Amino acid sequence: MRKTLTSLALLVATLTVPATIPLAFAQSTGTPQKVDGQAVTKPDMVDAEIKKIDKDARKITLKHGPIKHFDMPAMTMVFQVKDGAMLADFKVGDKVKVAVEQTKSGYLVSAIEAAK
Ligand SMILES: [Cu+2]
Repeated sequence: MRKTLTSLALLVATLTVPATIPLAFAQSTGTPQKVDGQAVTKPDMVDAEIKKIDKDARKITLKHGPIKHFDMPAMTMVFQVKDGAMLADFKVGDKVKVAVEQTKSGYLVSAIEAAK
């Protein structure tokens, strides 16, 4: 019994150490992202091409590549956009990378950047 407790304590000590590493990494890369304790890692960026932009309705039509975390194949579909201002620097035909989140009301683009 004593031995079990000791290894448990060791395990806890081991598990608590790596938790500080992603925070340090996020700071050193300097990428603007919220570190709210929930989503420390950046979501996978998905390749896409802009087909249509509707800033007022905060919607964007994207021809996107496969989205692994939603098990979604490549297709053209409409996404909601978190903030219409995100689309200010983009136009139809642009190749982009987007972060997609699933919300109660559908799929949401939470980040967008020009593809390099
Ligand atoms: Cu899709």
